[in-house]
Amino acid sequence: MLLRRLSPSSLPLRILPSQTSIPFARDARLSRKFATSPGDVSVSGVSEVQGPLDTPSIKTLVWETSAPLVIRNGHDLPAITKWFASGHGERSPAFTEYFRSFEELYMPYEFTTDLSHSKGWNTFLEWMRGHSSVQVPALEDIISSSLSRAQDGPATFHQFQAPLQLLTCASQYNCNAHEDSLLTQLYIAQSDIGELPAELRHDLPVPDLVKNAPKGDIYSSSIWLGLQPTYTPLHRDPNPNIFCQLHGHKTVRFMPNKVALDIYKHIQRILQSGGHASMRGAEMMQGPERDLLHKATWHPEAQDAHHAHISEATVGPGDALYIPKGWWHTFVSRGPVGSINASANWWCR
Ligand SMILES: O=C(O)CCC(=O)C(=O)O
Repeated sequence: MLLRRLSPSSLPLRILPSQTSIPFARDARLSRKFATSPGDVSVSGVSEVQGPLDTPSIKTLVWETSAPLVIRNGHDLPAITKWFASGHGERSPAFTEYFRSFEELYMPYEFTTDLSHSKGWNTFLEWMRGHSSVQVPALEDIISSSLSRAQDGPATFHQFQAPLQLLTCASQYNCNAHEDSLLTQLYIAQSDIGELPAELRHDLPVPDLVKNAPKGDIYSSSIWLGLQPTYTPLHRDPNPNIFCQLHGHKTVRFMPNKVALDIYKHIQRILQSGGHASMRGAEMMQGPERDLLHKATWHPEAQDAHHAHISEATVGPGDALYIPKGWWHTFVSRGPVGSINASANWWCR
């Protein structure tokens, strides 16, 4: 997925050719099992392989596969231990002192809010005034305008730039917050690894799974850091994707191109709009498009024609996913509301 930033330099959209491969286990080391979905009905599981994998296995088991694949224990990125504190309690601080030393970095944020969260954000803004040097006026504007719009309808979606400290403070605030005041859905989404300072980039060295891609060609790489729940609607990427979970858990659902494209076009016809499935634009993140995409992928009826084509996997720290080009996917975080979730990914060929 490409990120539609606030800056005028929006990234180009790429339209992809169709691909209709169906998932299958192509080696005895791959297993295929059935999982229970977070929605109403169960869907099939994604094929899995146990890592770490040596170079020949990466080339054959991963890169010659035409369907999505989970590589358990598939990476060992230093960020897992250097950025995130080891305390496992829901209420223990998420970030290490080392990571917090980068709090002044400006990052691209997404913020989705609805009325049910207004209490938490208003209390947090008060708390921030006493606890942090972060400039809150811009954030206050965003929060108050989106909360007032939420009075008239569903969740609203915003993108803005702010220091990393906003996320670290929000996470720290959540450690002591009452359940009805937890902050959620603040997401540093698709933030370019190449733009991080050298120390943080060294914590995310290019994984062997990426180095052994057929062309050895990296198109782009990102980090995803958010307060649970985090959510990314159904979309497709311009290139194959190696996705590495760093902290917390995420569930991903996949659909083959032909099936997902039909659903996407159907939704666009209903809404009489011309959205872009590979652009992280506001249309798919809020309002009716978000609702329809969510229903089609996370709450399909068993009799829906596309239901049989959906497959699902849940990944935790150290697990990796191979997402071949053309496979549509949607991610939700799993686990305690307000906790930190983190991932990194490389689009490569
Ligand atoms: O983790 C997420 O929320 C989205 C990740 C994603 O869509 C991707 O890597 O293409």
